[in-house]
Amino acid sequence: MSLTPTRDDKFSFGLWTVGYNGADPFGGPTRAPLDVVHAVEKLSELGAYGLTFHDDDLFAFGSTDAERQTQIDRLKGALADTGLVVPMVTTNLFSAPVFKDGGFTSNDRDVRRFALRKVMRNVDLAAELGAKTFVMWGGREGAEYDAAKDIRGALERYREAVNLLGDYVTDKGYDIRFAIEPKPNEPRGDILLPTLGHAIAFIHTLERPELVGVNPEVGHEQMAGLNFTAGIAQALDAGKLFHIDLNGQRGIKYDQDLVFGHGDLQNAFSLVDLLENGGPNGGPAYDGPRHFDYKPSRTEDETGVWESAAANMRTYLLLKERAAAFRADPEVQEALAASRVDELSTPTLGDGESYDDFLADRTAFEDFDADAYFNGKGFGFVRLQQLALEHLLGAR
Ligand code: ASC
Ligand code: MN
Ligand code: MN
Ligand code: MN
Repeated sequence: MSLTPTRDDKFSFGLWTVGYNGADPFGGPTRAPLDVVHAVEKLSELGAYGLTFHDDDLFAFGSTDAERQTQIDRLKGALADTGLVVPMVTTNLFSAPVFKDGGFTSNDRDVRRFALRKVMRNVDLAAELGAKTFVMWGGREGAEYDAAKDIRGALERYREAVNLLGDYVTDKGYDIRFAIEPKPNEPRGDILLPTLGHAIAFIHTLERPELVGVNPEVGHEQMAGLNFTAGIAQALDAGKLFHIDLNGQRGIKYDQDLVFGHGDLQNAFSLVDLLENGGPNGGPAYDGPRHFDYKPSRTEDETGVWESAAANMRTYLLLKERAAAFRADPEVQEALAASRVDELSTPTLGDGESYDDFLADRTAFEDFDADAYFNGKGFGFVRLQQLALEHLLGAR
């Protein structure tokens, strides 16, 4: 298996990731601005296939129509020169002061109307560039104080916005689906739709639920102390994994946006194993972009930016290789069977078995000896995990 990224690997990067200038709440920029044409050229050289962006990454908030168009044309030129694509576009409804209480769910109605128009304009651009996914990260949709936000009202306004956007892409005939990106907190004290579970439940209340899925980010679920791989499995189960943001996070703290694998590495291993080997017949479970949403640490210079971009892709490919070796190891197969991992795929009731039949089966209950059942025998999960760890470490 090659560790050199190719277009077929579908690696994509946000313009705001490699373009992050190092500003944080305690200090200003440590790096010069990055031009979009240079970003596209470098990402192409490194083997990525896609670039994604917020409107404001490409043309500053408040740009004139002419300034906006110049930047769009420069991007298009770079895409044509390199063959890179734009698989996803998103809108910045969090940086400008006008969004200080959110966009779709600001208490101020005029702000909500402005936010929706900003998104619709960017949906047009997404369609023009051939993007198939439109991400909605509601970073400022939330509150610091319970009394300040009517959460049910906010959810109604969020639903109103997404329903309107669903009508818009349908009427325009755009081949675009939406992906909601959950995050529990930061920059707001609490953010609306804090986890992928909340988002999936919300999606089922929409008028066109088929048009809307999730864009879970590794670090965002982990900030809530959740198991990212398990969440992705639930998103797949719901048919809602429309896009994914890969990065690294070390525990419950501020959003670190580290390089993929530089956080919880064992969870990154199980994630890649699920994405690449968890589908039908052991094939991929997800065929969309492998999108990196990370921030090159502000300690790094531009060389470090490109090294960190390459590190994301190399780590993904290493984990893919390690996961393949794990699956191909006969001892792992034997340990999986001993742990009866596959038995969970067998329905609990028999084919055509009614609950009357079930109630009549004395072996299921009356004659079932729950006390003696395991007879001191364990499941062997620890051995299985150690085998996974040894493959991850390259020891097998
Ligand atoms: C996004 C997205 C995020 C945020 C953040 C902006 O579009 O996916 O997680 O914006 O990266 O800095
Ligand atoms: Mn993040
Ligand atoms: Mn993200
Ligand atoms: Mn991010």
